[in-house]
Amino acid sequence: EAVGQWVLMATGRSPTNIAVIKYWGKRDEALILPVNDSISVTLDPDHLSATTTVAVSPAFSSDRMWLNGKEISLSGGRFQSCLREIRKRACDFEDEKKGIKIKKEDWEKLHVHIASYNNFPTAAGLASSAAGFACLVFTLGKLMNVKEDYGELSSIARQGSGSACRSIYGGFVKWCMGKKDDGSDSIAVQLADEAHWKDLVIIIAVVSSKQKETSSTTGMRDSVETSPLLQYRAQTVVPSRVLKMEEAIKHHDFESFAKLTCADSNQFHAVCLDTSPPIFYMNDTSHRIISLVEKWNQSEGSPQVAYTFDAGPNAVLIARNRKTAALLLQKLLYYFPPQDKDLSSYLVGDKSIL
Ligand code: 2P0
Repeated sequence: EAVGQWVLMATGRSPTNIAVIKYWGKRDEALILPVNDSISVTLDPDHLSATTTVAVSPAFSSDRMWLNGKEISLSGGRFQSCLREIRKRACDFEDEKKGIKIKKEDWEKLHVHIASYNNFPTAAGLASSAAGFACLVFTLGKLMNVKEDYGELSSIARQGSGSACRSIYGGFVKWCMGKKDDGSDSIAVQLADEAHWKDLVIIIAVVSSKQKETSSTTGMRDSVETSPLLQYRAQTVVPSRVLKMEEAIKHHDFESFAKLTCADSNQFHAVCLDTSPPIFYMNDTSHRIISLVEKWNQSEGSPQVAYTFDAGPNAVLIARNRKTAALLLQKLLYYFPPQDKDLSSYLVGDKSIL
């Protein structure tokens, strides 16, 4: 770095989110426009979050990025879309004390260095592009004095990874699929903030720390091309389910929330099975966890715990309150005693990690 040259930095942190009404399938691959709305819960940032520092300096000669300390390529279309869209919206910036003045048009010429860390082991199979792209877009926006609202930022994060648009907000979030071809109305909106439903406790049971075999991007492309169930789900099932889920969240109606969450996870995995060739994300342990929860809920007469599984075998379990969460942990540890690195459980929404 040349003497007398400055560096301007910004740091941000974004948690990942867990979908309770799943996004699976794009109608536009380049813009990342989904075939249906989705709804998620953003986790609290103490667990499963990305922390990203972005910097600009006249001393930087190219855009570069490091993920968990290792340099990665920024040449991918998704990174380029996010950088381009943020730069386009950059505004004049001045720091008189430091003698830094950047005109709107100067941002195009300044290169960025990006360093991002995940506060969870990437090997745990929980690595999520959602936290990473949400954090990158939000932090770059701060650095470049972007004035757009969160909705606009969410539509930029969406172009990094679909699910990332939902991590721009805390609490309960809906990604509206939108109608327009340019994607400008495919944005996330907050349904309720993080203080809305404090009783819920989310436990993530790590069933396998192996990398998934089929990435979400290729998996959902295959499903769109081959699964008749996906079309039915997107057009007929999800629209009414989204309305019911919004009501359940609004009224803290755990029974309805749990039934919808489990049904939607199961239908998403049914779509995966309906894909040619079929995609298997869950394994025997995942299925045993579903049985445990279903039997427990039945014996109680009303749901105590909801389960949901993403593009992998790990279980995300949502307990109605702390007392239920403690019972759930007991049951999990009894039926699935941790062996080596398998099934170590994260207790999210509390300070402890088991
Ligand atoms: C979701 N998943 O709604 C669904 C449920 C996985 C299962 O969003 O291609 O990494 O980057 O848009 O966002 C994972 O897909 O895929 C995902 P891209 P993404 O959370």
